[in-house]
Amino acid sequence: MPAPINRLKAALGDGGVLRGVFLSLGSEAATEIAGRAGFDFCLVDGEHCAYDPTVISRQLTVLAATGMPSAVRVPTNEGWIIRQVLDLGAQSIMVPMVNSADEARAIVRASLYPPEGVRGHGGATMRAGGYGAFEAYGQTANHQISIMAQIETRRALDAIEEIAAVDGIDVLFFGPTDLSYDMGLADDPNGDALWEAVSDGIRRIVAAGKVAGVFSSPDREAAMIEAGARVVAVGSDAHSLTTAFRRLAARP
Ligand code: 3PY
Ligand code: MG
Repeated sequence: MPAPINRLKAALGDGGVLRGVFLSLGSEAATEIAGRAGFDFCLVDGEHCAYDPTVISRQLTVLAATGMPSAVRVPTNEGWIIRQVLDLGAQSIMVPMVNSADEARAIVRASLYPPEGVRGHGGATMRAGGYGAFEAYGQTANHQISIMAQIETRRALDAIEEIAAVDGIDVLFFGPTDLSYDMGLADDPNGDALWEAVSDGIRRIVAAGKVAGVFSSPDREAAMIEAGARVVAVGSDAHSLTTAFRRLAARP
């Protein structure tokens, strides 16, 4: 049996817009709720929450059970972390703070089996390979890996075309919060200066032939799609709960 089809990667090839949500709580219950909510993908965030491989593995299992395409954001661009997350069964990964083509190439190398990369094979020990049930996992896994590189600094903005040219990078995904800090615009996260930079970057990614993505509030989503974004994260489990609890707690 080959590696499972990466449905998020397949959907990227369909040309439509994919709307998703970040899962920050490390909660299987919240993951299950999000998995049934009607998104196109759910991303388990290992950057700004506890990076706990056991919990991530359970969240991936829950998402698979709900039929929801999944991705995992790794905490940092480190080969051993990327390989661990892939062995847990993530087939789509997001990597924060990718600032150059060299950094992008390092992600691809870490993610693929030789000869394209340096990923080591865990045999029947990995959830990724169905604990041995997917006998042809090693021969087929590379085709099912999808990589989203985050654009979050001025350096990355300057390097968009060279990052987009790296084979194996499927999506260049904007992190507007970090970009706002790097641009000295953290005090004005809703201002035109930031969002015009993001829109311009999205257009350059599309012109370079890659898929553009962005974390966007729902009220800005239409403008981002208009600019050319095709992967749009519109919120998180944590923020949704905060908003809902506040609304509930407000006295009528
Ligand atoms: C950011 O906004 O910095 C993010 O990483 C969200 O994707
Ligand atoms: Mg970020």
